[in-house]
Amino acid sequence: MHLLEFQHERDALIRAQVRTDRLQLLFRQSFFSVLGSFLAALMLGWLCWGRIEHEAILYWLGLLSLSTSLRVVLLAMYFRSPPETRTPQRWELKYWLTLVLSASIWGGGALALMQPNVLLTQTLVLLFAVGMSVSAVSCYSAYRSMTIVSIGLVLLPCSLWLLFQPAPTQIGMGAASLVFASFVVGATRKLSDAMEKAFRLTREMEYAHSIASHAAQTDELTGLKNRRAFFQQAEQTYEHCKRNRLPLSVLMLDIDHFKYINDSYGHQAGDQVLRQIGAVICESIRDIDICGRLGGEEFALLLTNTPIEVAQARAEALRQAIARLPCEHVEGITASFGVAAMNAIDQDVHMLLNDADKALFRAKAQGRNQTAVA
Ligand code: GH3
Ligand code: MG
Ligand code: MG
Repeated sequence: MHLLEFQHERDALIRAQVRTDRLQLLFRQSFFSVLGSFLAALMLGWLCWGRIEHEAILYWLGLLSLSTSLRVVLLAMYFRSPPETRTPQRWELKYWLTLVLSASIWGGGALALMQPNVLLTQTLVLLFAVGMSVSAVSCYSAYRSMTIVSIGLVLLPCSLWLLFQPAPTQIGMGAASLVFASFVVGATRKLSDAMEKAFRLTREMEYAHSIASHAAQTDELTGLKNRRAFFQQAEQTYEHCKRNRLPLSVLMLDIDHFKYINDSYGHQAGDQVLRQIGAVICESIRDIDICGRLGGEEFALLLTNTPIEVAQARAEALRQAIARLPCEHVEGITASFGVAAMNAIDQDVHMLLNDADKALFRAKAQGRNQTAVA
């Protein structure tokens, strides 16, 4: 049940990401469709200029300029909005509205240009409408429904009109463009399925990669960083502090007589103690600190921009919090601490940890449940 819920949650997340990816692609491809449809109308108007009333052409181009401007404004708003607000819920409907408006004007205008019964003009108009349909396939490849609606609005009015004309040539042209449209609509299904699959696979791979890399860096028992991840980040922080002359301190802690806890209460009780101490450490750290389980019952905290006196105070606070920790069955849990600060002789973070380890050894030798400073 738990696994099922997890899978449902993951699938829902991936579905939402794929929908956002499709929206992004739609907007990225839109520059060509917006400009292309207006340029095609301009060219068609120019070609028909001598054959049709100028007023009709100008009226059509005027309306198209308005709808094109609307779409340009929408694109500009989208690309200037913060990326986290570019969600399908916010943008899909707006896009649909501007698309339907401009495709209707285009298709309606094309129908109007058919009116004087001149075959050459009709052929020209149909040719342009077919061209628009082909470009819709690539421009709206992420949204099959948009491709179909824009083909329907641009191509259908003039094709259907031709179908009801008396001349066989006109009927033939209308029928041919309808057959063509049905082929194109069929092809868009394969294209959009392939697109969807590519987006989904990419997102699934990203998801699997993030889980794998999180698992490779995390200590399973406590949820803290594991040794490798701790040293990876600690090295960077060490270099950063050294370069910028910032104080850097480290705390190392080791649970006292942990072997005795394991032997007396069992390994599982020992694991539970480790989890609880991991949680106490987690609560005590700031965002800029790095902490990890170095192995067994040994933990380390690297405190950025922290002088040794502050580090010592934090070690003491943590030591007392651990000593107060109520653990089931197990009583009197304590830990010993070694504290060290970066100095001029240290070459790297390992030497710093080494200093803290020596101090920790002293804390153990002096009777445990205490903090020693290097
Ligand atoms: P000291 O006070 O000197 O540190 O004594 P100690 O007993 O804590 O130290 P020692 O190094 O002798 O024992 C550490 C024990 O921690 C031995 C090992 O079995 C146990 N241990 C290491 N990893 C785990 C773990 O993941 N779970 C549990 N339950 N025990 C572990
Ligand atoms: Mg120990
Ligand atoms: Mg130990």
